[in-house]
Amino acid sequence: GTVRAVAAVDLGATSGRVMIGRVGDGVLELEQVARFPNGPVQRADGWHWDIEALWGHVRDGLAEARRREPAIESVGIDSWAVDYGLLGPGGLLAEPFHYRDERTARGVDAVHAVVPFEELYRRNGLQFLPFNTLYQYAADPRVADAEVSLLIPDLLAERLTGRRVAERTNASTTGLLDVRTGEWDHSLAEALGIPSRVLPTLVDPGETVGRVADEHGDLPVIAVGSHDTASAVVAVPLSTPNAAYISCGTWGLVGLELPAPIVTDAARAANFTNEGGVDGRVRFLHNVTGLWLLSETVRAWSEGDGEAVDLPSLLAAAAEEPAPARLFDADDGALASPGDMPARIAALLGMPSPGAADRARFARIIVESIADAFARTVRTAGDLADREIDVIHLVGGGALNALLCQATADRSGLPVLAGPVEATALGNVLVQARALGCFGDGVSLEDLRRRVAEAFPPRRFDPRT
Ligand code: LFR
Repeated sequence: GTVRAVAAVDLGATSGRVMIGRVGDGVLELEQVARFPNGPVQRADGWHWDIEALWGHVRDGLAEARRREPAIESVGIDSWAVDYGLLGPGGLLAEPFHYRDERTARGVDAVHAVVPFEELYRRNGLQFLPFNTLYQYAADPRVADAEVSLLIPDLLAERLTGRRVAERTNASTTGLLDVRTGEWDHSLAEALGIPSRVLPTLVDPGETVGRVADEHGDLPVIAVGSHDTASAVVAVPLSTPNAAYISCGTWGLVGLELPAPIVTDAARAANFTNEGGVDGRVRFLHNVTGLWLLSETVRAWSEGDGEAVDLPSLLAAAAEEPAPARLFDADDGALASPGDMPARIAALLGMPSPGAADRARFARIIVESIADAFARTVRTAGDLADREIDVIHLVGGGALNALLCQATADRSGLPVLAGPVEATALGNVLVQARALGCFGDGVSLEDLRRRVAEAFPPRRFDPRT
């Protein structure tokens, strides 16, 4: 059969990439065209994203993809959630803030003074994260001046196509979608002083956003699960309702796919979210601070040393260390913002910041603490949804971290099936390919996941007693 091609732009909080995806009978492949670092940049007024640099990488990456593969039929874009750009008549009103900027704390108080968290949870189904978009809006006076607010993938799609839309899975992370209907909760927005005009028309994954025209010709931008986690979950080769997933990159998103939201008091108390998935599925999960703890630690050490600390060799050395006696709570709010991570973790452990000779042991403590939080959160997810979890799929960059996968198996007592590493880009590609009709009609997520399992057989980690 013929092989067809699409381009996937996938922006994570620590790195971005542009991929060519190829699909056909028995074919599901990714070719990386560009990969570039990403991260918080400090400006006079706080932490931001360098959106112009990202846009440059996206534009150049797409041009290179189309040079390499002229058969590309469409483009899909996903990124981390919650962050936005405000547009006025002349373009962006300001550089988008990074969700880890602490100004959002002000927004939290302002929002909860108008709508208490219990009521918010009933309406939007979201776990409390201080950076959920509605809190950011409440701390951002420029919202009042904006024509429209676009989340990051929608902002980039607007630059490509001129169309201003809100893809629904990512819009669900704003806190302004009604968890039952999946539509904007305009009365909530109004109560919070957010003008309705800034909330654009919603589109679903699979819909065409618009067309991009350049010297290589004209092609559609197709909405995918533009929240990276929504795309990742598409490509988790789940085979039973009792499977849990962990999408592990900067964050570890730990939970289940459900047909309907759970907004009980118990789910609220456990801080579980009901985010929108592709095909109307619910991503019932909790954010565990994931590889951020490691990447920020490595960043601090590298800056201190004046030369890059190599993560793979650090992890190899960590694997040789004995299992630590003491762990810290990977979910602790004190670890959320950028800067001097080793010292902050050491403070939680009640020990001095590690010297150069103690780095492997310290990295081991971080990995085991993340695994412990993963295992705990899988148990909570099963309890809340009344499911007997029997396997954990771990996808994303964390699937390369054998130490983490094994520790998660050991601490949960469940087998961990690791991979695919590039689940997010695959989910992006698969949703585009399905919309283009590459797989015929009536193709379900289960059909897509069978293709993933065939093309990327997971690596199994059994719990050791
Ligand atoms: C993962 C992710 C999470 C979201 C966090 C902030 O990359 O998208 O799902 O909670 O980043 O946007």
